[in-house]
Amino acid sequence: MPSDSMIYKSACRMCHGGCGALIRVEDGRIIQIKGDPDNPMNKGKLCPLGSASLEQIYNPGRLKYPMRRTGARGEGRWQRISWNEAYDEMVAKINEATENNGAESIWVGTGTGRHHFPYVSRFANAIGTPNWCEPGTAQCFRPRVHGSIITMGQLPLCNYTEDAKPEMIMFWGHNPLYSGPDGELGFGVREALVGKPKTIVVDPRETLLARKADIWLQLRPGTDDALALAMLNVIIEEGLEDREFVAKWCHGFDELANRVRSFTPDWAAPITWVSAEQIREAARLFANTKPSMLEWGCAIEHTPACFQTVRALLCLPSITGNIDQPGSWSFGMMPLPPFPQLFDKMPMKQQKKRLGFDDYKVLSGELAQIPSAHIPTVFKAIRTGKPYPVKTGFIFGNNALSTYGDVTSVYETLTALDYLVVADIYLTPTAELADLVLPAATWAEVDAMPAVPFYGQNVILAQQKIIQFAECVQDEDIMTEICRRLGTEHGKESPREIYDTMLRTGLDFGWDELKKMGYYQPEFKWKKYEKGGFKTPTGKIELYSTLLEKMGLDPLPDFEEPPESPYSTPELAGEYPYILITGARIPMFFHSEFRQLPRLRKGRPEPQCELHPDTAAKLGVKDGDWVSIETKRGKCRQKVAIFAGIDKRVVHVQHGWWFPEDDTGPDHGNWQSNANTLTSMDPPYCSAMGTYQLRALLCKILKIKDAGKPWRPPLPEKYDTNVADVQEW
Ligand SMILES: Nc1nc2c(c(=O)[nH]1)N[C@H]1C(S)=C(S)[C@@H](COP(=O)(O)OP(=O)(O)OC[C@H]3O[C@@H](n4cnc5c(=O)[nH]c(N)nc54)[C@H](O)[C@@H]3O)O[C@H]1N2
Ligand SMILES: Nc1nc2c(c(=O)[nH]1)N[C@H]1C(S)=C(S)[C@@H](COP(=O)(O)OP(=O)(O)OC[C@H]3O[C@@H](n4cnc5c(=O)[nH]c(N)nc54)[C@H](O)[C@@H]3O)O[C@H]1N2
Ligand code: SF4
Ligand SMILES: [Mo]
Repeated sequence: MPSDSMIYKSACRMCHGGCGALIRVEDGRIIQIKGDPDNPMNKGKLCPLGSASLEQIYNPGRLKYPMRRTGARGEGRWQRISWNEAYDEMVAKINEATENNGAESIWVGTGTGRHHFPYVSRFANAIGTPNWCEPGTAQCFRPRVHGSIITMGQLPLCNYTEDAKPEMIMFWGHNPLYSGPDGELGFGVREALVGKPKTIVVDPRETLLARKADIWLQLRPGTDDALALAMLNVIIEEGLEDREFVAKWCHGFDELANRVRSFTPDWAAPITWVSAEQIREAARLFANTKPSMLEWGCAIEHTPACFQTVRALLCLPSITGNIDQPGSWSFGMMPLPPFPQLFDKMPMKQQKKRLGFDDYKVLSGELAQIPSAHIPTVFKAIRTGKPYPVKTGFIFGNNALSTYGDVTSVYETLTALDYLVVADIYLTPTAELADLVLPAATWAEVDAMPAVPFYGQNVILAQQKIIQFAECVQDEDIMTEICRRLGTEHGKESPREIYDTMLRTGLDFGWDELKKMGYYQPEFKWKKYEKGGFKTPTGKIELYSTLLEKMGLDPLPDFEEPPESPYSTPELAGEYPYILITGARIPMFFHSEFRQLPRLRKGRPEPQCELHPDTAAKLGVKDGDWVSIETKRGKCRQKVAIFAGIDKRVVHVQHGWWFPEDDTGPDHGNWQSNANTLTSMDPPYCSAMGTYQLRALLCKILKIKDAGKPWRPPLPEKYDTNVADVQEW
């Protein structure tokens, strides 16, 4: 480890992206972090999160050593133990669980795509459990990945690193100016916008992008499928498709045309709240302006219509020929072999025990690309022991009590476990429920190989371990050490050995060379499908999906009314008249993270919910007043931010709020302003992905006099032992 004065090239991972970063170290301490001007993705820039890295890395509130619970679960009493004791305990618990109930009784969870993400499924496979999951497997990004692979063999991306710029960008449920990565980083979008492409924005809120757009479609939340189908209808009925591309490279155009024939703009207008004329205009502008990119976001993946919406959206660039051409959607170069996640090492008999295997085939089944367990089914098994007991949990970096749907049921789930390990950077409300807490390394203490964008690998970076902080350990090394001590057949190589093998297999250099280079960018090529076609059964883009047909799922995109809405549940809407959306990203936080960092927290000290001025007037509230937002599942309180750019019938609530500074109890204010007290993990789920509902739900808003006393759902008593006087407001 370096202790001299030096600058190291690495990759920022304050979010799940991977921007080139320069780290200046003096006497073993990082004194400055800057964007790497040489990096083609971020070109020297860092977003507000990246710029706050030092406050995270040297935060006094970090976990510093392993700790074992001493009091009742969730009581907040801990004892420091050594790593050796921690490993011995975990190994004993895994052996015990496997002997008593089979390895499938162990649940392994992680959070959104951090460096150790692929390692978590690898670890689960190595210890023999098919039950691993992540909040994003069904709710974010993976539906786009799986839908794309099924439709066109690979995830399409917006590549801004090449000279070719788009003439049109359609932003659909995605606000990359705030949210940055998923695909390419937000910096590239900003650069492309300088060229003044035409823009269409599909968003229920008037974001900055919406305000500047040529067309802003302010749709009713959760009706993206109807809007996309109606746009397909216009393009096909008016013959605006790229006939040559469709004839040569698309499978099932006629079937798609038949399917969307009845989905006219007049049909869609009352469903989506967007006028038929605006739908027509948008469809025409999109089809007639080339090349174009579709920037799609996770807003389409937070309802049970998730997979069909993804499928409908995939058809738009496909039938207009905006695929892998300069300035259009493109495929990544993918120079590396697949990460060894070890799915091939688990016998099919064991894989079939994966909870969700039969019901959610695209998420969990035999044809899933990266099969993961269905979260609500796993959680139900933990609570009820059915269809089989799941009693032991490992969480590597996920704040489940904040970010999963319906956190009251998540609380019941976590407290029903016999044994829970949580590895995190902080003692989060979730970590407080563990039996064993492990101190994880931050991004500057980790050797990792982000290849961005995900599923594109157009730039491969060396993220480097620069310092050691207290006794913190990189998650990958924790998992590897457990496997070594367990003596598993697989999963015992160090992460560095794996990166080296992957690089040498796909390219002609290894990990040490990549560290010296900082990053590697393969030469980019367009129209890769011309050599060998698309990686689908027909070799074409499957508008009509032969794989879905084989799985017994609808091979063509369709419409599904949100399960909770003024139209599907009018009675409920009588009591809960507003449509709730949650979690639109803000630049200063990453989900439930960074409320501890002063330079980010000062930009947004308190949780805010957006109300239209008329709604606020009706409720008799003004900017900065506290309101209680309530659904049939729970309630939370946030401060009013009056916003004319939202429909009067819609309310937006921020997600991820807890209060690390709140030491009145080990829940750290987790129940006060938590958007996921409102959301749902109940059926119906998306039939392909098992997606549950984080948005497009029904709520009511009540004025409250002041912040009042914290509300907590009726939780088992032991959780409240440290907190006096807990009452309803
Ligand atoms: N209501 C609502 N809920 C949502 C969303 C929404 O829009 N609305 N969005 C959903 C989406 S898209 C996603 S992806 C999920 C995200 O859900 P999560 O991944 O749970 O989100 P985070 O709050 O970022 O939690 C990550 C945790 O890991 C810790 N951590 C960070 N880096 C590391 C590391 O390297 N190692 C370890 N061990 N720990 C680390 C952090 O301190 C934090 O506690 O949330 C979902 N939840
Ligand atoms: N700063 C920051 N950056 C992040 C994150 C973070 O927490 N903070 N999280 C990361 C993660 S895990 C993800 S998945 C991405 C997500 O980032 P994005 O994909 O950009 O998603 P959001 O910001 O949740 O929502 C984008 C827009 O969708 C709109 N929207 C809400 N409901 C609907 C709907 O029903 N239909 C349509 N069409 N639009 C709707 C919202 O108003 C919002 O403006 O961001 C990543 N980047
Ligand atoms: S976008 Fe993500 S990786 Fe890039 S600077 Fe911001 S936090 Fe770091
Ligand atoms: Mo996400």
